Amino acid sequence: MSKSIKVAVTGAAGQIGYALLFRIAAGEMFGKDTEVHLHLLELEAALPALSGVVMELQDCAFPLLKSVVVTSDANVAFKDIDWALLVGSFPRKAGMERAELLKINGKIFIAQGKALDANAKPTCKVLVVGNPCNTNAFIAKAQAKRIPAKNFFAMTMLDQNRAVTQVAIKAGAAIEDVKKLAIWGNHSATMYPDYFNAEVGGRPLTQVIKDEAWLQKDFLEVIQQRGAAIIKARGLSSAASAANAAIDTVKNLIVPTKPGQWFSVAVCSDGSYGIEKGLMFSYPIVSDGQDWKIISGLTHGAFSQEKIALTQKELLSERDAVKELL
Ligand code: NAX
Repeated sequence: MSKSIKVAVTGAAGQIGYALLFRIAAGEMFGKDTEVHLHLLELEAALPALSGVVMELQDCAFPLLKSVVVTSDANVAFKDIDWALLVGSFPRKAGMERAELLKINGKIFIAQGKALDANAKPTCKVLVVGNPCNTNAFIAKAQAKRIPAKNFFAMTMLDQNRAVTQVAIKAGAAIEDVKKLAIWGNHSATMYPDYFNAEVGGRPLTQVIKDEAWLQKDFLEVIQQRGAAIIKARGLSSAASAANAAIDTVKNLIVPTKPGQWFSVAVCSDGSYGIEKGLMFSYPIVSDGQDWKIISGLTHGAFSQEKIALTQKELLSERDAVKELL
């Protein structure tokens, strides 16, 4: 066993944490050849609950899990880490304005960005899951100057997985036959799954699914409203599927992308496709296992251009709402 990784998970006593930690400890995120050291960060009040989760981790006797740090101090949690999975954030309460939520979370991600800057390895990679994840990542990235902007990510893989499954059901195709279906923009109701550049069974998606009304309306609505539908049905927000998407995202970044494939994750925009530089924007991405790049040269018709402009507009307004904090 030559490889070993230190990974911090924030909000570790939460729902997603509960679905995520056991899979990381089982080697599903970093591979069966990599020993795992977990650094778990929680609010002081949630530490007793977290101690129960740690007992359960111990009771699984995972051979790869070598140590667990439990703390409410971000400086301890982020000490010498290779990866940070920032899951914990302040939930939106009834009647709360989005701008208010952005500011409350802004303060959390400023503090965590500073703690990353002071403590994490300079090569550390950071995946933000806690919402509003694009803007939370934007804020943390601005604080952590020692860590390259390229190492910050926000999760849109759950949206991609939701989109892929809906297309597979509609087309009567296998999940693995649906390819290149990337999410553009913000992880919010404005995110845009670009089905025009996607494929089903090696053919353009729009040649396989000819029902344009379904693609333009029902498909987009199902994905955009999927989180709300799950809350309505379960009384709780998506957790297992979100944890699964976090595992997919890290694997997508650390394992070379298969030829003819790409995946979705929000990265620091370099201005590609006319998106403002520095915004955390979800694009189609490929990885060589170390480094990633945005797929270039895709074309967008009027419908896609309108949707991409809309999601960028939302991200710019989120950025403006937190500007004074930075
Ligand atoms: P829970 O409320 O179950 O858990 C959140 C945990 O974070 C709590 O235990 C809380 O004590 C902790 N926490 C809050 N502030 C913290 C801080 N400053 N430091 C450390 N821990 C802190 O929420 P859960 O269902 O696990 O969801 C977590 C986040 O993921 C939410 O923001 C949620 O909106 C977001 N999601 C993001 C998704 C995505 O695709 N990007 C999808 C799923 C999910 O909605």
